[in-house]
Amino acid sequence: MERTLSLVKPDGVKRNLVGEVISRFEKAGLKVIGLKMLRLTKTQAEAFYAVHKGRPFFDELTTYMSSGPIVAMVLEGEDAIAKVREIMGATDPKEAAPGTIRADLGLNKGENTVHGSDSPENAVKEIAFFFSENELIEGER
Ligand code: D4T
Repeated sequence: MERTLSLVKPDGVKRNLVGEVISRFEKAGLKVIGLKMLRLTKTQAEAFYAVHKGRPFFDELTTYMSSGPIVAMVLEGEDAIAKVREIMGATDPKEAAPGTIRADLGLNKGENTVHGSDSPENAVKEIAFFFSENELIEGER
């Protein structure tokens, strides 16, 4: 069992794609064990994307990620990290495989609808960024 953090980015929330994104994860067998809507401040977005500090797109990315509400969720399942990355598709919707969220719904490299953790280490950090342990509901339901 593995956990990962996924975000529906501002373009996805704005275009009413929250349910569509969650539905694709659920249909792949992943369980939502934490869910919330929030709006990041610019400073919070800079902290979340700190690994990209210094890259040319950093300011645009963090301005965009703080431009409107997002939905944060923790997904659990076997190979959850890789599964979510596969369902999301490549960063650039033009390069994403057909049938992936970004190919079907993404607008461009920045407004690409979803985020998903890219490693077990980052998943732990990113889950902790948005959720406390008592906000994650596991087991019988
Ligand atoms: P995230 O982190 O959102 O799941 O996306 P990826 O893992 O697929 O992509 P990434 O870490 O390389 O980039 C993080 C974030 O920055 C945006 N971005 C990226 C951008 O606006 N312009 C760019 O040129 C790149 C490379 C999109 C995702």
